[in-house]
Amino acid sequence: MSYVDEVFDLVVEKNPAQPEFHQAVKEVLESLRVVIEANEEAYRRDALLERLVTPERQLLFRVPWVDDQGQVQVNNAFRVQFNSAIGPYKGGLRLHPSVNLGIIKFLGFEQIFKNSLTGLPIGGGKGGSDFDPKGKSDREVMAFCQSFMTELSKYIGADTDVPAGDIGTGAREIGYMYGQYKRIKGVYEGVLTGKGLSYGGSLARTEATGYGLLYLTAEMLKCNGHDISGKTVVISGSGNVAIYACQKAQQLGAKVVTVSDSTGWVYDPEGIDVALLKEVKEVKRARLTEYAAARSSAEYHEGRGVWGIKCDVALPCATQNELLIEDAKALVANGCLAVAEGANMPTTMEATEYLQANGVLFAPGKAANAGGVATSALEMSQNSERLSWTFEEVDSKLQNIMVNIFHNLDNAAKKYGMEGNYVAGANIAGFLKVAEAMTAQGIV
Ligand code: NDP
Ligand code: 2IT
Repeated sequence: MSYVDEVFDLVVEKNPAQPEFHQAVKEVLESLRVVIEANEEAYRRDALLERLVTPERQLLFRVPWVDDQGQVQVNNAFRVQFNSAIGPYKGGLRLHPSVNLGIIKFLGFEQIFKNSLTGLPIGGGKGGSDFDPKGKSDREVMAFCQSFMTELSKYIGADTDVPAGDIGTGAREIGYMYGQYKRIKGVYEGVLTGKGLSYGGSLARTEATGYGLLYLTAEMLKCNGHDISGKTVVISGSGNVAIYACQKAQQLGAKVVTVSDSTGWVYDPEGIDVALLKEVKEVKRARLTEYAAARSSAEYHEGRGVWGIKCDVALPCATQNELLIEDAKALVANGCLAVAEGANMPTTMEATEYLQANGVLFAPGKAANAGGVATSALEMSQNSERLSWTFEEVDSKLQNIMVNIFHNLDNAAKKYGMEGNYVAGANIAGFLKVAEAMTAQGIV
């Protein structure tokens, strides 16, 4: 059996009931096959792949907190410190009722390669909890965040592990967590990114994932003879990534006609009103029905459906496995040119393969959404030098990073005989740097 197949079987055997983790590992290992086969003897001897798929450390803990009725609630929480070969562990914290160890491991594994692709010195990690911030009062969210950080603070630090936001963790949650860290440790350091501007945050971090997604998408289109300007775009999600993807797409001259949340979606043929969307989602924390109620051109539909709308570019920006094979078929039938993943692993493997086989340009999340973590690394740099850069400075660095990422994957795909396969290109380019660093550092 090939080394790749052996290691995949081992992952399934040793990590039962973690389908998202298996899926993420399978996608990476499949596209590394040619690279692994060329170096099989050395990689096998060093158990390089076994080390790569096994987290360096996994923390599981309980988070007790008191709700507004005086009732004690208990949540499960996780921090997976996956790989520190190229820098301190870096990756977000997801707060969503669906969170379990397998989901955090899939996200942490993806993060290793994504962070490598940014070209910046950050290792891979991820964390979170099955706590649901939705419908909770600010006091309840603070109580959870403080209890969560009381335990997590033992294991993180500006030079060891630097968490950030993800689904359900935005500016409010990061603020409460930062305050508790500082109170417990007595140090004012860049232990979290995505911080508020008044206490060490970076300009453009809020916008970075969505903006970066568009910078990479525009470059991918350009290199394939298309222009983002004038294109019709469908977006799923209506959170941090979706909102700023929408804003940058419009700034680049495209028209975004959909957004969604976990209960429904909006079709707005005149183009999404970003100011209204921000008011509904960032200020009121309300449902998309409020967006539709305030805008006469918008239709609201229950359930899912954005991929059925005719578009040139599709940007899944909500969650994993939200773009399925039937959605891929609908996109192809409607003449979609490009899909770029704002979310982590939003497209199933079957759907990805169908899109690629039908000539749709496909940018995988670990490249396309890397602008968020890249700008987090820029926030770390600013914290280290105790300076703040201007919006323009951060944004232009972000733009360069995204354009470079695209060319790195394009070149890696060409070098290994898979021209245009940006999934393979991203996995190979991300892997090679980590593998080299792991090899150089010996058996640790
Ligand atoms: P937010 O919490 O800000 O928004 C998430 C959005 O996705 C909401 O509209 C939410 O709807 C929807 N959503 C979440 N879970 C589900 C679900 N199970 N089914 C349907 N819809 C769902 O998160 P972000 O925008 O930060 O994250 C979105 C994606 O982007 C995630 O995959 C995340 O890992 C990824 N990402 C985020 C980065 C960042 O910097 N924030 C960086 C790189 C990737 P509802 O409100 O109804 O739950
Ligand atoms: O998935 C991701 O890259 C993030 N949620 C951002 C991580 C970070 O450290 O900024």
